[in-house]
Amino acid sequence: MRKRFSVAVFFRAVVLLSLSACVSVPAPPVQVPGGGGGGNGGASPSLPTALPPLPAAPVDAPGIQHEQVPGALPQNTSGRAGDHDSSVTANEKRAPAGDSFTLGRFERPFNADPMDVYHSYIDIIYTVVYLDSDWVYASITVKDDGTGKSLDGKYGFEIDVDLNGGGDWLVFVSKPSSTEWTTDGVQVWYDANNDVGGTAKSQTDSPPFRGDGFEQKMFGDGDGDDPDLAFARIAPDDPYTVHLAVKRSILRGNSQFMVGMWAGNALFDPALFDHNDYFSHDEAGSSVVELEFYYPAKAVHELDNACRIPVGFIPTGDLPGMCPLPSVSEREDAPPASCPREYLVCFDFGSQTMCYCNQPIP
Ligand SMILES: [Ca+2]
Ligand SMILES: [Ca+2]
Ligand SMILES: [Ca+2]
Ligand SMILES: [Ca+2]
Repeated sequence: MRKRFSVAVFFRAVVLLSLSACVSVPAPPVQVPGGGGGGNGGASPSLPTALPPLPAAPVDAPGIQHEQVPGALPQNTSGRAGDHDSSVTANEKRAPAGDSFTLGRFERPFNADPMDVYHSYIDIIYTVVYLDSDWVYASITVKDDGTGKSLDGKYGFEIDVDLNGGGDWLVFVSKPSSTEWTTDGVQVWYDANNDVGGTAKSQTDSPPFRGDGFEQKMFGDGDGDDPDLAFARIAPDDPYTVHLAVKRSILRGNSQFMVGMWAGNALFDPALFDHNDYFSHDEAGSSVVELEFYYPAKAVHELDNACRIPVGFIPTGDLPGMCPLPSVSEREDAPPASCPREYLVCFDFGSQTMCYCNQPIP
């Protein structure tokens, strides 16, 4: 377990301490017992042995002191999943592939109809899950299109703890700006009534189903029962990668779960999950021109996700929302060198790795 203060938080604490030292607190008046003399024959007045208690600290103290902060990402990954690079077809106002509304897969880093603005900063290219004894880490790399755009979207991940295809937890950060771990802009939400995904988990419900999504906010900007529940940062070595970390304690002892990454703007909203239940396909549209009756993207836009990575178990069959399992002939133990990163999918199980190239057939 690594305990340290983040530098930013440390300096904030120092500033607050300095400020509080500068604010003069009126000293309690020293009461002289038997004031007025006379009662003790003129002996020197004795000071009270105990000072009055200090006023209680304000409840909404602005400086949050963190006890436990994530450190470096673990050496070993628990799983990796690439995602489609929409920049390659952005000029044609369409996604190359990877968008399937009925299966809950989105590839829409574009504005709504007419899809003439491509947002590289929410186009997921590569995702990685890590695990150590204290934290679940997620790493999300978005497209670097060479324009130097900052990470102005929301970035996060769902955890499906009971492996039924419906997310149970949602962890995300809005507009990360620091390469130090911070709770600024970080939120954690929980689906307490288990209605994310509706009846047909991961798939479109019929008839349509509008639940309340992730309805319990468990954490926001360091505010919650545990002020150290979740952190985020921009990767120190890559301005287009976001790191998130949430405490493993939220898994309540579960060692098998699935993680799916998301990036987006306004549509990345805890109340809208799952989007393919909340919206109809007609309302949502589609980003792939092959679906001519639904193209272009409409109500559901500026949103991207990657397939879910199984963590802690070797899947024996396709689970809802999970990255498709490779056929035996597709499997390689090591990542195939010829595979572009946006198509690489690897499941890592301790010493065993199963990789394949999820490249669409042209
Ligand atoms: Ca996608
Ligand atoms: Ca993408
Ligand atoms: Ca559903
Ligand atoms: Ca719910």
